Amino acid sequence: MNLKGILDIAGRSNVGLVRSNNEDKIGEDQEIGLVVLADGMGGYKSGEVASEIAVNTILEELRAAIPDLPPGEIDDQTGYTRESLAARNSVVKANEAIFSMSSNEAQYRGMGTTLVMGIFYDNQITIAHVGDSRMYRFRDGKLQQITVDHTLLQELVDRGFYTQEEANTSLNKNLVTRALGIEGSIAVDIKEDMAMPGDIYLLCSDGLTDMVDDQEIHATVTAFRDNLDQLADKLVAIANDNGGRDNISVLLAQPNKEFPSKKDWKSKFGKLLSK
Ligand SMILES: [Mn+2]
Repeated sequence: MNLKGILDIAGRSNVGLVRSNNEDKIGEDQEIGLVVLADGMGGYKSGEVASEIAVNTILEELRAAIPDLPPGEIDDQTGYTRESLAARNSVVKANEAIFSMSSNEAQYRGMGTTLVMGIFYDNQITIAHVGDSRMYRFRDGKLQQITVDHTLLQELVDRGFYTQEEANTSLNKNLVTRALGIEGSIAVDIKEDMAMPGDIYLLCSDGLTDMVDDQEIHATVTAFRDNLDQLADKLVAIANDNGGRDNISVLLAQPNKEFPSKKDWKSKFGKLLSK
């Protein structure tokens, strides 16, 4: 389904104040309802290569797959929507592309990237992520983190070794336990949820969340909720005001009205009614 004019998007990717190059990459396609963000890592320039391959592969794969899908149809075998399966498949392809390049070319050895993406369709969103790039949702005045980081610290918090407060002051919060391009296969977290008109979805790299705590993100989204472009600029500016130690990327998406698929209840249940 074409979400042009329905899904408002604003994205910024900023080098920050300390790094010399930007290894983050963002991508969007309003027509297929896609927002995607990657934060690359690796030696000289290879982090940039990894995040760019990830975003470009996912855009390419989903531009080919999404338009042919019946929006929101559920796959009997897995219980996931076809969009979710396409999302997962596109991340698998991106992982393979990065892994094969890093295996075959010495200068790219060890490169990888985190990833977070959202696909909007049929009043829903599919969220896919790997690593510590995050998605937040702002709804009814509340900000909620809807991805769980794949980091050593988050795993230790989940297992009860640390409280979240202790974790926040720890030095090792950036050690990711999952990233694209490191191994030949990849485990992708997939989540499906309702998307409501007015919701603001914030995708961001750790260059935002390491510099700006959730409370300040919440206050900023609340203050600038009516203008996504201003909000994106403001989030980046605060991260830089607080030190800008890493590249900062933010990608905001907001459905401005409902977007049910064309099929109504009659065609959904047409098979039953026609007997
Ligand atoms: Mn980063």
